[in-house]
Amino acid sequence: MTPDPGALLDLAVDVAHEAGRLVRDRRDAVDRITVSATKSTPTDVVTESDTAAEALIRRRLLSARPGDGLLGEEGATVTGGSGVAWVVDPIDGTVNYLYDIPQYAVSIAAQVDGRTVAGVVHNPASGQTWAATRGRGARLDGRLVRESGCDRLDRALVATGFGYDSARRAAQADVLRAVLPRVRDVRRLGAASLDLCGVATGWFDAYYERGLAPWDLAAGALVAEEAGVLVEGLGGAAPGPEIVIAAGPALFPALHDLLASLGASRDG
Ligand code: LIP
Repeated sequence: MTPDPGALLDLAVDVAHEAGRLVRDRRDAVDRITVSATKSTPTDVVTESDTAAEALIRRRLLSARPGDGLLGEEGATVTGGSGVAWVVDPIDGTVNYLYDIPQYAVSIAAQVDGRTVAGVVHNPASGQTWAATRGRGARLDGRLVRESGCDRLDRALVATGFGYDSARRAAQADVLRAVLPRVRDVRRLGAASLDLCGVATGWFDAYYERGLAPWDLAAGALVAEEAGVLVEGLGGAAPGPEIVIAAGPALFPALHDLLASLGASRDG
């Protein structure tokens, strides 16, 4: 039986809020969060909160829906048989969390046969929650949101982000150097899921980034799409680790063509 996206979203929101309470309480309890491990580079950090939150999310989701699959940033991988798979980033924006910068999110997406049908992005620091099911719009704290409608690159406020690898960062800086004089301004806030929700909400006119993982992207991309944002790679490709470009339809072509001309989907 095809699961109801609304029921999947209700579960995801409930679990994201519970994980958000865990993450926030741990952050508030200490002056300094300790790094428990690093991944791709010494600056790609994991905290015990990341691990604890992913364990809570896995436990809650799979006890509610035992046959589902799950893919988590911190290593939770479950092959399910129900056709529903969860894509989880327990703390997106971990460096912000480490530094107590209130720009991090619990991101949970439900996919049916590989397509995201429900997603929640919850910022435990601000309490804000973006939620969407496919075809039913995107909401911030229950209020419908819509992309800005910006149609001029030189008036666009553009969010972006950078990887952890220094060679990739150098290439991304070269792209940024060319983009910066062509747009209104740039913002780098450190959490892809919140950047995508920011475009959905009209806080940014566009976002691009190379190197995102599925868990950074899944829920935020659905929120953005349901707010009228195009979320794609280059040349009509699906968004993914090569590059994610997110903008309303009036702005997307100009940003896409600029990034394509700069080779933004390659490392130099
Ligand atoms: C983060 C992304 C962000 C990127 C950061 C980092 P993490 O994910 O959400 O867009 O610019 O470098 O990768 O590592 O905090 O889950």
